[in-house]
Amino acid sequence: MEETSFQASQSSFSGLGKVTRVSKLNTREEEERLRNKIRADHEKALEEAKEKLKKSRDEIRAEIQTEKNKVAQEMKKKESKPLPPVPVPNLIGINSEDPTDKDIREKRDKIKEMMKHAWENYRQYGWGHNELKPIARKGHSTNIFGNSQMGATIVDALDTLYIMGLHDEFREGQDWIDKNLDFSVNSEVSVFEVNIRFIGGLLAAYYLSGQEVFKLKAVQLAGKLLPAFNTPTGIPWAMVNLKSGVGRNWGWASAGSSILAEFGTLHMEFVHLSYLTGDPVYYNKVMHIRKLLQKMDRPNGLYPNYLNPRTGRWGQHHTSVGGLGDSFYEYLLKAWLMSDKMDTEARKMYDDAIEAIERHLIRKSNGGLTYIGEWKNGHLERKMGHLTCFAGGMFALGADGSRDDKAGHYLQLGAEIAHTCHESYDRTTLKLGPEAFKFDGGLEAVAVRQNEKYYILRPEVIETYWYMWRFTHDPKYRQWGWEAAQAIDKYCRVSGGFSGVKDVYSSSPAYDDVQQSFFLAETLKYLYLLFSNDDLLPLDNWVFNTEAHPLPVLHLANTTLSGNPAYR
Ligand code: DMJ
Repeated sequence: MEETSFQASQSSFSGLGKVTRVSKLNTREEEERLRNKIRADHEKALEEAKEKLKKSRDEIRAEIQTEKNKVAQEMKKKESKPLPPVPVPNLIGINSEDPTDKDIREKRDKIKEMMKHAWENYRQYGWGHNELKPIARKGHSTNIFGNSQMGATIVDALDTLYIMGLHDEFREGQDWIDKNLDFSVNSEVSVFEVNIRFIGGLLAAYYLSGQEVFKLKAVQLAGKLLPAFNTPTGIPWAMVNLKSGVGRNWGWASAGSSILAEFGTLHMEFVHLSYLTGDPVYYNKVMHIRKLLQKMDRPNGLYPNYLNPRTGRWGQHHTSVGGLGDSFYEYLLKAWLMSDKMDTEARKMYDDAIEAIERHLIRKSNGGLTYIGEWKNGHLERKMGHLTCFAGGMFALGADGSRDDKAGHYLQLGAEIAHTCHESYDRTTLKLGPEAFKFDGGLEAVAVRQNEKYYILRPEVIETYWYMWRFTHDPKYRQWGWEAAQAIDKYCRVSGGFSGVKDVYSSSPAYDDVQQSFFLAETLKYLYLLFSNDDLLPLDNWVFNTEAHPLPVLHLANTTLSGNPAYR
């Protein structure tokens, strides 16, 4: 097979190349040459400064302003330059017939109506803000978006609107993005969240609609995230200031560490960015992370959640398939799927990781429920998070192609996790799942601590129902999904949108007054797909990022990046 540029850039990968080159300059002549250059530059700068001092303050101010305008104009020109054309991947299943079964059609219509309710209230009360406070009826934001107002809900919701056929709403969103979405803001944002919600959302909207504006905005934004990778190891900071490019980590993270589920959840979007721009910079960044992880020792074969970007050492030995770890495993599997199963290195890393997880973290309760616990310094905590429930879908998705042909085993494991997570919903008053639930001291699949009893419109359980439905067509998954949809409509719907609830065991729970952007991106999308035909976004052609944004499989063996003029 002909070697593609994609493969070529893989083999020539070396994140430390520059350092090696610099060290070769250490000859005497080179040093002398550099010294002379520094001296000359210095003298020139002094001359210029003297000249400047002869001018009045106003003249200097005017000059600075002219210079600033020039730079701003150049940046604008560069940003809106059209990107090189690339072969469009095979986009199958963007549209699909309505389900023939009347009952299923009506259920799907109900989900669409819920989406309209969420969107219209956001548009009326929170437009342009990141999220909505549906009770206070005003905009909302959290620290993951810094102090920015980047319309997170608009970007996150676009592809859901598109597949639901809500084209007027989609165009409103597109118009806002075109005119208002600006990333030159002095705001410190989460690299991971911006990647999965904004870059993922924009890329999916681009592939579905073909509108160039989404691709351009995704690339502009990606450029703003790149400074986060300027660390001694190339493991990115958790946060970056979009204007200054200064990065840092969360204060709460163990020993100044970056988080596995954050730096390990960039691969899908970054490979697409390289594909679309012809610029390998994004691809090289994520491959560097992968190579570094491959070289590291893993306690018991498990990946700890914390890694220090300065030293390249693990922080605390905590391993989780829920928060802090989750989507790292998901992206290993999806990197393989997204590459049309060519990226076997990713598949191997996934298989190794999952085997260790099964050995150390997955157990059966006395009542026969399979659960995934958390590994904390050599001890298994018998607690599972709502976030961990996505793993049922992941196991099912990874069944085909599993090592030693254990497809049946992994599909069964997916079904068991789906069942456990359904129990966590069914054992509550509201029939909505708590944030975390225990398997300890006679208690099974129920939350114990008050601060773990909330439900914030999360998607993971419904996500797993949808994957299980696609792979088994067992009607119970549609039934469970419908139960969850009804419970959300009954207990989370308010006249100003949808809100999370603080206690799923209380019959009159308090609202948290937040309509999360992932409710529109994920929860409602997975529900809609659960009541759609399988030929809408078929899993052989699309891979969903961790925020449920569908990205097409890149059949690199056929289309090849070398088809892209920028790669030749
Ligand atoms: C989403 O933003 C993503 O699914 C992420 O991977 C973790 N969970 C939230 C929603 O619960």
